[in-house]
Amino acid sequence: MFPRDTGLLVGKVLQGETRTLARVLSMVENGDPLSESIMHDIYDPARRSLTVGVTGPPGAGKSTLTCRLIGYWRGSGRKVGVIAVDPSSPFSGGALLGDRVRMQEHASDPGVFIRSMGSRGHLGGLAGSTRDALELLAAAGYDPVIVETVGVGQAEVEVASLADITLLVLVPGMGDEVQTMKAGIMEIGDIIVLNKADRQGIDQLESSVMASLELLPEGSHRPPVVRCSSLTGDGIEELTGEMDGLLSGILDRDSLVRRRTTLILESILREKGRHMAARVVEARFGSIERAVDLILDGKTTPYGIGVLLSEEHASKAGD
Ligand SMILES: Nc1nc2c(ncn2[C@@H]2O[C@H](COP(=O)(O)OP(=O)(O)O)[C@@H](O)[C@H]2O)c(=O)[nH]1
Ligand SMILES: [Mg+2]
Repeated sequence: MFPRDTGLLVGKVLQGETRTLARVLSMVENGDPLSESIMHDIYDPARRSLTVGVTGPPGAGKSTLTCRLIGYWRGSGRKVGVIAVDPSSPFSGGALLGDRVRMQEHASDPGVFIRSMGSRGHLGGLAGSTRDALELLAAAGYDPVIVETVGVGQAEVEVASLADITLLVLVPGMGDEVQTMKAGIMEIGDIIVLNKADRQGIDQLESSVMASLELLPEGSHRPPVVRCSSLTGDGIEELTGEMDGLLSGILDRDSLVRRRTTLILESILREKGRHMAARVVEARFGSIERAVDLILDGKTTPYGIGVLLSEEHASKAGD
């Protein structure tokens, strides 16, 4: 029935074969009908790979910072994956050329895999493509996988929330913008990075960030704030130290795995039409939490549930 051997594709991705990985990423991005079954086979809730979101306004230095982070993790011999998300460019060519050039120093390193993603034909849009790409790179052995997202709008918040930890990158000169930022945007940052600390205005930026963190509701998470210059490298060590501390401390493994699985399942439910999907999941599994339990037990995957929802939808449409 399958015109292409998905088992073979899955096997090669798991072996870290980069040409197959690139091909499967395109299938996912283009909404290929086989991609759901590939994702189902590849999905591993217990994967050890960490995912790191780098988000913030255009020009904040996200790509420059990403290069620094690649260098840091390559220094300890880890294979690093990068997904650059650019919503403005469905064919992900031109707009990312600058990033490509900047990341050139890493481009010839076989331990680094860089991929830019658009939404193209993916049913779940940008968030769906990125979600699946994160899983694919992790499955191929990249650890960590960094996802760089442009801007701080709704779509970016959703993409950033898929990562295990997220760095919100801010820069001098945007003090007023910080003050008008919604609390939700400040909250997506597990760490707030004040980049371009070599520039004037860094003190004002820090003051306005601190002031807006004060406005967060009582008891909400107050992220650490770290100054750095991705250009000179100053403060990068403090940042990576802060990240390592966060990873070893706050995030215990079981809750990390559960959080990740729930987010992926919810993202797929959104893709399939939230209300109908949630009803079907409740009818079949009792609750979303129970469905997550089954996924964590290895009985199904969020993608397997997605296929179920599509079938349900098709049979409804056929009535
Ligand atoms: N002065 C200074 N410039 C920086 C710093 N980080 C990045 N830049 C510059 O800011 C510009 C935009 O950086 P880029 O990484 O492309 O930003 P992105 O759009 O957020 O990915 C480039 O010209 C960088 O060289 C920094 O820490 N200090
Ligand atoms: Mg960039």
